[in-house]
Amino acid sequence: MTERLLNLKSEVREELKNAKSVHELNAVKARYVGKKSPLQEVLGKMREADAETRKALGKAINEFKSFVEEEVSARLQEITAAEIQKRLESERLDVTLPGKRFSAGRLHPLSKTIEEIEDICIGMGYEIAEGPEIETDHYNFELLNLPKGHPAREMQDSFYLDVVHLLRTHTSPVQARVMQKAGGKPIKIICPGKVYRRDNDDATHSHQFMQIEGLVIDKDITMADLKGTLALLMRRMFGDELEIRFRPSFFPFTEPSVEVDVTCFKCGGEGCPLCKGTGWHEVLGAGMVHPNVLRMSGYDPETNQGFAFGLGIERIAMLRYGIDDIRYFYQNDPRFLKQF
Ligand code: 2U9
Repeated sequence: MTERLLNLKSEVREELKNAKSVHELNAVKARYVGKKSPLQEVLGKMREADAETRKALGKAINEFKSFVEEEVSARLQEITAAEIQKRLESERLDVTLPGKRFSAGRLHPLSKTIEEIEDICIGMGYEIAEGPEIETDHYNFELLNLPKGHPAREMQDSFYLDVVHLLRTHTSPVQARVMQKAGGKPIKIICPGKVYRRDNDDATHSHQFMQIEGLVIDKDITMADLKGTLALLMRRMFGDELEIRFRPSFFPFTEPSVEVDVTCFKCGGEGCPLCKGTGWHEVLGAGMVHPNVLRMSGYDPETNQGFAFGLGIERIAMLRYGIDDIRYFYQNDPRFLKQF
């Protein structure tokens, strides 16, 4: 009988070796130690045997049962380890592989330039004011000392929507609106935004472009305040070393009016291809607010003065980034945009 059990052991080993899952393991176990197992045959024999043989058989059966338990649990460990290994293989990650490149969005160079100017001006105590792009003749021209028939109205050929409404040709009507609301109180604002003029598009002109205009109104405001403000703004933008120069000019809304140059930030004023040998770049226009403009929007020019300035964002961005064609800004070509 012990021989029979020995044979069974090698059968169990063989079957466990072939078992591939926990389910198959349990089946093998049931087959050899369960109710219908060959052990029942041995147990049958026990009844007929003498006491001594029974004892020996009992011991052999118990030993066989523990053998099966141990073999099953050993095989279970093997199967689990093999399954873990298989999963590790199939789910293997090579953490040294290069990652997938994704292209992040970024600010448009014009937005960057506007934000930079805004930050500098906010640092000087300015507030930002905005207004409509569709304006009336009254706010766009009349209140800015450009009455009907004024030659400057022809100079700024504009997009009219009807006899009264047009696309604003500058952001100045925003300032006029702020002045009217302020009721004679001091003002310190900048107005960024899109403006429209009937120009033929080329490398340096666009029928739609962006401006920032500044306006300060208070008592005892002088050209020295204007010059100090613009020098600071330009130095923050282009470098601390640059000089600023005023050339006399004319705008209907300012008197006196000036055009403002800064020394070339590339050559420091020596003269180079960027400044076409002049050592200077023309960057903005400015002046003291015309008494008529103050008066029309509720300020007494005897007791209030103001300065104003205006700059084209595209021009500033072209200078700063070395861009030679304004049309790049509007084409939205990713090869251009991703450089900023
Ligand atoms: C009010 C009073 C005065 C705004 C000003 C300029 C000079 C100027 C140009 C620069 C380049 C326009 O973008 S550009 O073509 N602007 O030279 N702008 S003074 O003066 C004002 C504005 C509003 C009530």
